[in-house]
Amino acid sequence: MNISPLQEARYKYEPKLPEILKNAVDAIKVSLGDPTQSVADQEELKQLFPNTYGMPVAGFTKGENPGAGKAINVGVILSGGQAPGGHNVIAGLYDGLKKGNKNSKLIGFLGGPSGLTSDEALEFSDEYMDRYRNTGGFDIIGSGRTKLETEEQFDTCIEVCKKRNISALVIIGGDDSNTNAAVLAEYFQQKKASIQVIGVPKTIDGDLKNEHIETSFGFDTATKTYSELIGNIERDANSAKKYWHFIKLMGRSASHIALECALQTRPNVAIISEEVEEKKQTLDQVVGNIIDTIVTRAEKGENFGVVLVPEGLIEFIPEMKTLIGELNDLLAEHQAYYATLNTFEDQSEWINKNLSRESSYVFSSLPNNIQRQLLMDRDPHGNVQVSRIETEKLLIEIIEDRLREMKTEGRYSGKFSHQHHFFGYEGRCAFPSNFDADYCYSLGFNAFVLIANGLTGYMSSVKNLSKPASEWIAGGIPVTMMMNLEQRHGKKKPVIRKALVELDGKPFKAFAAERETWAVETSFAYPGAIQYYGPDEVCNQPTMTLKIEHK
Ligand code: FBP
Repeated sequence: MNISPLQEARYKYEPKLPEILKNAVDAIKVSLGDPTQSVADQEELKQLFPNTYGMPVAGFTKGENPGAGKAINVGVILSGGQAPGGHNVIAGLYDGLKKGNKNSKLIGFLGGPSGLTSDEALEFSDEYMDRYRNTGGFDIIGSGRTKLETEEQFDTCIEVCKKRNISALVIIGGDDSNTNAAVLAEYFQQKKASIQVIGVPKTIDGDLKNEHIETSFGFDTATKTYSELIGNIERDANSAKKYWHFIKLMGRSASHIALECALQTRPNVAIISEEVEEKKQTLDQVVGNIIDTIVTRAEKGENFGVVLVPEGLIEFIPEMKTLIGELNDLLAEHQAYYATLNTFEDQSEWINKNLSRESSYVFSSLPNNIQRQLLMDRDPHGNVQVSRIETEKLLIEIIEDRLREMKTEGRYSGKFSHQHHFFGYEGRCAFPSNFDADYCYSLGFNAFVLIANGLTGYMSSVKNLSKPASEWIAGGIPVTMMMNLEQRHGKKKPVIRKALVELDGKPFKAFAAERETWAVETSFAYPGAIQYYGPDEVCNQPTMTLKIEHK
C-alpha cells in the first residue's frame, strides 16, 4: 500500500473519548432510565416488537461490570454508502473488545450485509486494524446495499453466528439498516438465539438524527469537504466574474448537506428541497426564483454567482414527485415487457401512453437527457437513483431558455455563462475530520460497552457533541423508540423516522435570515480545506448545524 505523508501522520492520531469511556471497561456500568415509547404508532409497534419495545434509554456510570472481561466473538457489518469515519467505528469497537479480553475476536463480514448471509468474513488482527486507523473509506471490509429483511436471511444469520460463535453483531448503517438491525434483534430474541444486535448511526446525508442521535457520522467530514470546494469555486467566480456555477450536492432525500454547506459558504442561492415541498413550488417557480437573483445581480453588473442544488430536489417538486412515482410503479409492474423495448424512442412512447395526462405532459416537456435519466435502472428498492439525475443541468437548460426570451423582450441585458458540478463521492471517503475521527471511535467503543452490558436492539449514542469530547455523553437508545409505521411498497412497515430539514428549526432560520442579502450582495465565505492539526478553532469544530442547534 502506498502511504501518503498525511496517512502516516493520521495513524498516530489518538481519537478522543467521552470521560466515562476512558475507564477500565469492567468499571463501566449501565444505568437504565424509564421505559420508552416509539415516536408514533405505539400500539402497533408494541405488537411487532414484543421483546424489544419500550426498553429504557441506557446511560453509563462508574461501577463494576465483571462481564466485560469475558472473551467473546463480535461480528461487524458496514451497510450502505460510504461515510468518513467508518474505519474508526471498527477501531473503537476492536479496542474496546480487546481491552475487555485480549482473546475476544472481531469478525468483519465482507461487502456489507450479504457477507453475513454468505458467511464471507475476515478476523481482525492488530496489524490489520492499524493499517486503517483514522482513514476514510469502507475498504477495510467493504460495504453493500443488500437488505436483511426476510426470515430466511435471519435464520441464515443465526446459523453463521452460531458457527462462528458470535454473540453480538454491530451493524453500521443508515436509517434503513438500523431499522433492519432492530428487526433482527427482535427476531433473535424471539428465537432465543443469544445474539445481541447494536446499530451505529452512519450516513453523510445527516438524516438519521433525533433528540438522542445528534448527528450521523460522516456528515461533518463530507460537508466540510464540499464546503471547501464550494468556497474555492466562489472565490474563482468572484475573481473571474464571468460564470454562474450550479453545484449539485449529495443527499438522497433531505437537504441537510445543502443547508450546512450554505451556512458555511454563503452562496447566492441555496435551494432547500423541504421548503420547495412545503410551499408546493413548481419547477417553474424554483427556476423563477433563481432567475430573479441572476437578473438583479446582472443589473449591478455582476454576471456571476453560485447556486447550490440538493440532489433530492427533483423528488420534492410536486409535479416531478408524481411523475417519478408513476414511473417507479410502471417500471416495476411491467418490468418484463419494458425490457423488450430496445430503443429510447420505443420506451418513451410506451411510457407516455401509460402515464397520467398530467405526468405525460411533464415528462414530454423535459429535455431528452433528463427523460433518459428518469428511465435508468432503479435501485434495489425500486426507486429512481437521484444521484444520477443531472438536476443542475436541467435547471441551467431551463434558465438559459428563459433568459434568452427575456433578452428578446428587453427584460434582461446580462450575460449568462455557466458551469455545472456535482459534489458527492468526493466527500464520502475523505480522511475523517478530527470530529468524525473522535465521534466514530467513541461510537464504536461505546457499541462494545453496550454489548458488555448485555444490551440488544440499541443504537450507539454519543451526545453533547457541540462541546469538547471530554464532555460528550455516551449511552444507548432503543431503536424502537425512533420508529413509526410508514407506507412502503403498498404496506405499512416499521421504520426509523427519517429526519428532514425542519423549516422551523434553528439552522434553516439562520439561513433564511441571511439569504436575501447573500442573493444580491456577494457575501461568499471560504472555509478552506479540513485541518487536522492546529488551533482548536480551525481543527476541532463541529458543523454549523450542530453549533446552531445546540447553542
Ligand atoms: P447511505 O444513506 O447509505 O449512507 O448513502 C447515502 C448516499 O451517499 C446518498 O447521498 C446518495 O444518493 C447515495 O448514497 C448514492 O448511492 P450509491 O453509492 O449507490 O451511488
